[in-house]
Amino acid sequence: MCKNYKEIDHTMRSAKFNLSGYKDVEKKKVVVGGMFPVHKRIASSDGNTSRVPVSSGCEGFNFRTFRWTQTMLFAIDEINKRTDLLPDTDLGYVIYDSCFTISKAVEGTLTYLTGQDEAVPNYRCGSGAPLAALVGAGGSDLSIATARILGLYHFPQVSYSSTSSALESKFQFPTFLRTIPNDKHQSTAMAQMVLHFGWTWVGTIAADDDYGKYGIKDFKEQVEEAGVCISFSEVLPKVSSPEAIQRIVQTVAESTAKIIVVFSSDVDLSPLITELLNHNVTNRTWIASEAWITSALINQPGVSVFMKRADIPGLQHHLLDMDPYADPLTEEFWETSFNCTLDYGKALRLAKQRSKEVNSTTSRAVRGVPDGLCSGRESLAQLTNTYTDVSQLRITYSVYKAVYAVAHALHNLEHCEDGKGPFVGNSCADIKNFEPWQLMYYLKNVRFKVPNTDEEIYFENGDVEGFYEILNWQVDSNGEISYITVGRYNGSAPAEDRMSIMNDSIVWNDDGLEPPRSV
Ligand code: TCR
Repeated sequence: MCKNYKEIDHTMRSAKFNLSGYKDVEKKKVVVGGMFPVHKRIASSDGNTSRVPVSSGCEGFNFRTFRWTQTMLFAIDEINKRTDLLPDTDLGYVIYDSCFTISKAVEGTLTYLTGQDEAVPNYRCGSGAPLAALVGAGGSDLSIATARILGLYHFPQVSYSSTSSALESKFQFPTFLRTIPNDKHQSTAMAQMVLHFGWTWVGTIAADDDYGKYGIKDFKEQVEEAGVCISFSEVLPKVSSPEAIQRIVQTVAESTAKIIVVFSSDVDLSPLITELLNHNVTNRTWIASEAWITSALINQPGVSVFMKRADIPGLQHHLLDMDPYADPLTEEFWETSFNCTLDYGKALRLAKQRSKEVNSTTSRAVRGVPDGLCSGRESLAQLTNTYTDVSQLRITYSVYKAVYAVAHALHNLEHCEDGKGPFVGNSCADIKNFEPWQLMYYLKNVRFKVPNTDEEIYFENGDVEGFYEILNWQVDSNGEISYITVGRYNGSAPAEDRMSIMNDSIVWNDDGLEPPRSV
C-alpha cells in the first residue's frame, strides 16, 4: 500500500518533520533529506527475543547537533524566500536522527529512499514531490554506511561533517560529496606542526571509527617517515567502558610524551578527559582534530587545526525563534533545556505521584496547574547552552553550505535550456520528475558563492579545498576558554607555503611561551 510522504508517521522517535515551508501551492516542490546525530546513542534493548522487535529509541540529547539541524531548516527557509535562487520551486525537508549509530543511519536512509515506514529498497511511492539529495549523515562511519546504500541508487549525498579520507574513493562512494575538507589535509597539518616544533615523541589517541582510525593513520605515516616516534597509540572505546578508559589514563600518565595527538569527536573523548582530570594528569599538550575543540564538554588547553569559523546572519534569530511544539525534536529540546514537560497529562501524573510521595494534598497539581509543566514561553535567549551559542560556527556553516549546494544544483537543473542540456541528445532533466543521477551531474558541477561571504564552493572529486586556521585555546583563571588564531594552513598551496604559524602568540599548557619538550 502506498502512502503519501506527508502522511507517514515514522515509528522512529523524532524521525521526521512535516514538509513545511510550502507556502505557494502553485510552486513545484522538491524534498531534501537531512540526517543529523541529534541523540548520542541508541537505548539498549532488553534482549528479549520472544516479542516482536521494535526499532530502538535514542537517548542523550545533543544541543550542538540540534543546532546543525535547525541550521538546515534555516537555510531552506532562506532559500525559499529568495527570488533569484529556485524562484519557481519550494524546498521541503525530511529530517532523520542518526543517533550517532550506524544502524539508525541505515534505517533512516532506507526509510527516506522508499518513503515507507517499513523500508523496502528500490521502491518509492509516489504522488509526492521528488527527493533531491541527502544532507548528512553525521560522522564518517555513518556516512560510509549511508553512502554505500545511496551509491547503489546513484543518489547524491552531501555531507557537512564526514571528513575521513576513506570517503575520497569515488570508486566506493560514487555519489558522495562534502562541504567540509578531507582529513588528509588536517593530518598533514598536524604532522607538519609536530615537525615544526621539533617534537620527537608523541602519543596518539583515536576514536574507534573511520574518522579516528584514518586520521591517525595518515598522521602517523607522515611523522614516522620524518623520524618521529610514537610512544603510545590508543583507541577510545565506542561504548562506555570504564576499564578501557582507566587503561588509557594509565598509559598517558606513565608516558614521557607530553604531546598527545587526538582524532576523535567530543562525545567519544570526554570520558577520557574527565578521568585524566580526576587523576590530575594535566600537564599535557593536546594537538586536537577539529571535532572537539570548541565543544563545551572539554576545557583543556591545547592547539588545534581547525576549519575557519564563519557568521551566518539571521541564524541566531532563527534559533531563538522556536516553536517548542513544532515537532518531537523541538519538544524534547525544550523539555531538556528547561527541565519541564510540555505534556499536560504527564505533568499532572508526575505531580500527583510526587504529592503522594510527600503525602501532601495541597499541591498545585490538585489545583490544576501541575508543577513541572512548561509554559512554552520560557526564554530561550536567557539560556546559555551550546544550542544558542553562534560564536564558533564551523560544522554549522558546513551544513549551511551543503543545503545551498543542493539548492544551486536544483536551480541549474531547473534552468537547463532545452536542446542544450547535458544528457543524451542534449536533453534536460525535469525538476518535477528527475532521476537522482541527473541531480548528481549538477551537484558535481556546481559552483556558487556562499551568501554574505566571499567563499566560493565547488567540488573536485567530491571534496572542497582544505583551508584551516590553527587555533590555540587558552584557559583563563576563571576557567573560561578563549580561542586565539595562531596560524593558517592551506592544503591547496605549494608544499613550502602551506603552513604559517606564529610561535610567539601560542600559550602552552604550563602558561609558558616556550613550546613544551616531548622527548
Ligand atoms: N569529522 C568527524 C565528525 C566530526 C564531528 C565534528 C562530530 C567532525 N567534527 C564536530 C561532532 C562535532 C569532523 C567524522 O567522523 O568525520
